[in-house]
Amino acid sequence: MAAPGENLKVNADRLWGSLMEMAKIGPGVAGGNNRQTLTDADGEGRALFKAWCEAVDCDMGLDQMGNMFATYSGTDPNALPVYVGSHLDTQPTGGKYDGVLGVLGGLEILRTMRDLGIKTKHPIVVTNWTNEEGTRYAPAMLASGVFAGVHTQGWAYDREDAEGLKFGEELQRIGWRGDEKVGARKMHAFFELHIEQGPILEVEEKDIGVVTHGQGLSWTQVIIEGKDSHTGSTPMAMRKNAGLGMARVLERVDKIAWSHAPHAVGAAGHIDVYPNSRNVIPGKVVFTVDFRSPDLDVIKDMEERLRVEGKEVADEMELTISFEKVGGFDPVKFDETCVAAVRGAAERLGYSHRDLISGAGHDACWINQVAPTAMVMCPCVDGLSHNEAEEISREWAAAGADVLMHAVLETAQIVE
Ligand code: HGY
Ligand code: MN
Ligand code: MN
Repeated sequence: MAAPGENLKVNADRLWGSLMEMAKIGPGVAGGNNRQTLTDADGEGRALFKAWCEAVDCDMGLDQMGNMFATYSGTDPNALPVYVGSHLDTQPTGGKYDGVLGVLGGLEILRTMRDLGIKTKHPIVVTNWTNEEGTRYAPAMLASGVFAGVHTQGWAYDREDAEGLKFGEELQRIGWRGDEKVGARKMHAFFELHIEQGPILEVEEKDIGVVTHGQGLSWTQVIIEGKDSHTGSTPMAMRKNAGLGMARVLERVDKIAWSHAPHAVGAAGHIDVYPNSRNVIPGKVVFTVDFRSPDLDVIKDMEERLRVEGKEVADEMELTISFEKVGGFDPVKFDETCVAAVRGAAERLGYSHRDLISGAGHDACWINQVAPTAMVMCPCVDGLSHNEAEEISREWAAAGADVLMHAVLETAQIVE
């Protein structure tokens, strides 16, 4: 089937307007968003997305993990749909585009198809995956992971947030727990548009990232225990300082990642100190070490060295230390046919592009296990993300959505 006409473009202003409209829901304190999963704000964002989908005559589906599916009919109802989407939940200090661009970019495809009377053989389904971020409920990409059969639904429902609220109960509370069996849907293909969340495309002045691979991720929760005691009257030699133990372990984490330069990365973003009082030596710290690399052997080496060297630090300081793997996935290679559709679309549209390994995890990384999958990326300012100052240009958003649309329409087969 001939590829869509080169002149076929999305309505950039409408896409941008929708991004700004969605950004009003769950605002942050510095211009970004705090629309964390299964909060009332998440529910509001879902309702707005549903209304927009219904306005273009989509049939709405909702599964038992709260994944949303907006189906735009094709000429052959028996043809497996082409899915396109991402996530509407954000980090607590998140930006306006992480995930949201992929969901609203998918919606913009449907709006453009309706405007121009474009029909495809395969139905097209725009998707919002629940809890991609994994902040309130670890791990990240939880609902797409259940959809792909990586996690059980029962395990996911029992995940607790910092207040002890369970995932399944919160999903019910906000009224977005559907009846559909998770993972029952079969896909012809899945495409995800996402901001790069790194600096490469902007530095190289490329409009489009053709994502061939996603690096692997490992989350290890570490608990170090010592003894709470007075910061003033406890002699230095008598202290069992869990906070100092964590600092020394995190120094090792940094060195371990650097030892696998240039691709490996490592840090701890989640840190809880107990009792977290100004004049008490911390008797307990809980933190999560995030290691990533495109090479699985490197990830396994970093995980092993964390445990060995962390134990060394704890033994030297007479502290106790424990480790629990709380999230992760192996490096991902996306489907070559879908990747070629993305690359061909960028070329036909005249957008500069380069192949890219995704530094961040995405729902596409799990869906790639159950359907042919590929990603489109656009630049973001200074490569900044997971920060309220996250920014993209209207042009970058439109270019990404144009390429996404052409890849999706080519795969869904336009009916003349
Ligand atoms: O952690 C990640 O890579 C994703 O942004 N949730
Ligand atoms: Mn994301
Ligand atoms: Mn994110």
